[in-house]
Amino acid sequence: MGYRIAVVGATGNVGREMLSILDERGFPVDEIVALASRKSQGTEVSFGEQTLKTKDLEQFDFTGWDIALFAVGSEATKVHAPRAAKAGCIVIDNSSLYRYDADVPLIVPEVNPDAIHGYAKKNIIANPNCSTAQMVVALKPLHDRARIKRVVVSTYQSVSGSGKEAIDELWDQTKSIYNPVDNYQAKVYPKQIAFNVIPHIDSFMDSGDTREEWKMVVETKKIVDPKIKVTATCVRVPVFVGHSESINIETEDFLDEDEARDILREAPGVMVVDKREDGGYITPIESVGEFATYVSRIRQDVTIENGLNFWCVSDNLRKGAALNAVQIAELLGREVLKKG
Ligand code: 11C
Repeated sequence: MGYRIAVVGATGNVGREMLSILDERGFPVDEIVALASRKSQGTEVSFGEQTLKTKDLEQFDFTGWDIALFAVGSEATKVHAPRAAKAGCIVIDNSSLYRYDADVPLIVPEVNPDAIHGYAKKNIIANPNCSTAQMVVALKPLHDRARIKRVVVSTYQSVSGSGKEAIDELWDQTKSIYNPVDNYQAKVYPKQIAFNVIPHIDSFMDSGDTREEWKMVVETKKIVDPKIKVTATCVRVPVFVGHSESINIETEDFLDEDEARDILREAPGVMVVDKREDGGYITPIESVGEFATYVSRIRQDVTIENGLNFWCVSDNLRKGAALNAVQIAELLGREVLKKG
């Protein structure tokens, strides 16, 4: 016996990845429905060998459905996630709407799987921001060994994090630079993204941080340890898929770079590629379509007593969104629903 699964936002980048990962990982599905806004109703999406026609989210009754994977914006989530949860369907939500709610667990299965049991207060589980998800998978095993006091992270985030329009913007803008007659008008980013980098993701806050930077701080605290201090600078780069992060950690106990490498090699969800030679590291394009979070360039930070630097890369549509959501569904199946 398997599950009745709804994928909400099935025509978007993340929704399509959710369908593909459910199939790739052989999630025990008895029935699956693809939901989207009315304007996308009837759009065809793939689930393995099957083609699903999307149905109208507004009209959909979630009664009798086990799990809904939500990948729509906060406005639609605000209306439909509580409706699904009330109908007895457990919501796994990829938006930021519920992440900071004390009654909603925020889960990365490799890091805080026990938090799953907190789902019942609202029947909702939150999926973290993509830049947080990949970072905490690497931080957790190092924290368990040496207690991380402080993290300094700079991100290099791909345009797919801003959705399909941003992918088109990078493509069209790049072409228009070679062929100026195209007269391309940017719609998504406030500055040119082709052949450029933009130190601005999400909106500005009074502190001068952006909301993307703030998310990395508060989500790491909620998922790993409230005592960890995090400071982040988030940057958009002209890469289609795959977020990269340069991470510096300061630990309470000394952690040698070789031991850190060994710990990360054993850590769930992490793949270490760290040869000190040309090309002996992972770049975002190599992470596309993969499940792993890659760690490279592990080395001592000799400017402080207990410090390490490393490079972390992952497919932001997968570990950063769809894969993590499906892993939460798997965890829910194993620990709570026990049907599969
Ligand atoms: C980006 N991290 O790359 C964002 C996308 O809170 O789920 C995901 C935003 C979020 O732009």
